[in-house]
Amino acid sequence: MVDYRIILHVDLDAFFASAEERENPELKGKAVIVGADPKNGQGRGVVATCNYLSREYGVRSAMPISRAWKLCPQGVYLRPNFDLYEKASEKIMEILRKYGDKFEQVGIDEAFLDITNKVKDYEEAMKLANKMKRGVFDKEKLTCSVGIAPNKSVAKLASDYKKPYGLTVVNPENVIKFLNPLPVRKLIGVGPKTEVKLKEMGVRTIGDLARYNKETLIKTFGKWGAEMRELANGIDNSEVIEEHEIKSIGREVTFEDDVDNPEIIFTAINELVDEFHEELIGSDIKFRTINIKIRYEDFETHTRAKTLQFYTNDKETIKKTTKELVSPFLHGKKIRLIGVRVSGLKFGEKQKTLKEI
Ligand code: TTP
Ligand code: MG
Repeated sequence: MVDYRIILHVDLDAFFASAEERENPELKGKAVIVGADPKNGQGRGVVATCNYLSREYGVRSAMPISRAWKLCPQGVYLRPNFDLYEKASEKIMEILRKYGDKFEQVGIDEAFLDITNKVKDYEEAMKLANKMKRGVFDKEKLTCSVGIAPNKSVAKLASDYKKPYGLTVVNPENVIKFLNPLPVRKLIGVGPKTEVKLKEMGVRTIGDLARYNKETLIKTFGKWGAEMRELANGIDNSEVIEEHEIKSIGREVTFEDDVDNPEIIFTAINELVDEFHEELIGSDIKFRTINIKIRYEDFETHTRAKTLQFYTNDKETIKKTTKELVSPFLHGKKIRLIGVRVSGLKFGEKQKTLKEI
């Protein structure tokens, strides 16, 4: 038994773009950009991701698609095919989970594994990680980068350190040396707003933050200030937790008396949506699919769903889409039960890490 933990963070390389390249060999050697329709440079919306070749032209995730077009007009622009990504992700997660004692998926293309009891030391951990990377590539023809460290926060930074197909090992003795020069923005939970504030305080690197006066940080950022400083000092005791994945969130209601009045039905729907929408916002969850269920007085039951192009957490979108889906069923026959739920969920930063202030 070792007296430190050995945590692995795995993150797939240019995930959506790599999945597209795998499906279509003609894309090999081309700059591939997945996102909104560029419409010859006039398109609205953003880049979801792009392959490493297009990154050489300066294209990045979340950049306006019109800007990507300017930087890389010769690129191949594709609309996202979420079915493909979700299926690939599921298969890869199944492969990965076998390598750890504890496994925690934190996004469509990343996961933590606790392998403390699987290997003797960091040397063996590195061998296991290499085997895992090859295993994923042999079976799914996609590459991932891996970070190994004594805790989750450092492991995540390590997997990002060398990409694509990288492996970065930060053993306990090297944690501080590894963290010191990294820009503070890289730290889990430090979003653009925190970054700006920290810059104003003269904090640019994780090392600057590690040494910064704790009381001042608490005064400026509250409890998160102290937590952030701990992370900067390489301290993170959070466990790798196997979570039971939530597949959908929603509500349904059975009317006391069966109804055929559309107004009553839509009011009921809006109330259901208001209720679970709070949950979505509170837990920083976005969705892509809206599902409805209708049960008539004779128990005949119908379900319908609509999948959107992008993830959202917009309440009006749920209400509007629900109305669209339900309307064809309102033709005089009395309704006993109505249900609305969202699926195709995406868990945000807040959900998977600490809170951004
Ligand atoms: P990331 O792991 O952040 O990015 P990536 O896998 O494309 O590239 P990298 O090699 O740097 O890890 O995100 C995983 C997927 O999530 C990405 O392929 C597309 C999607 N995504 C978006 O749709 N919008 C975004 O802003 C980001 C960052 C990712
Ligand atoms: Mg990735």
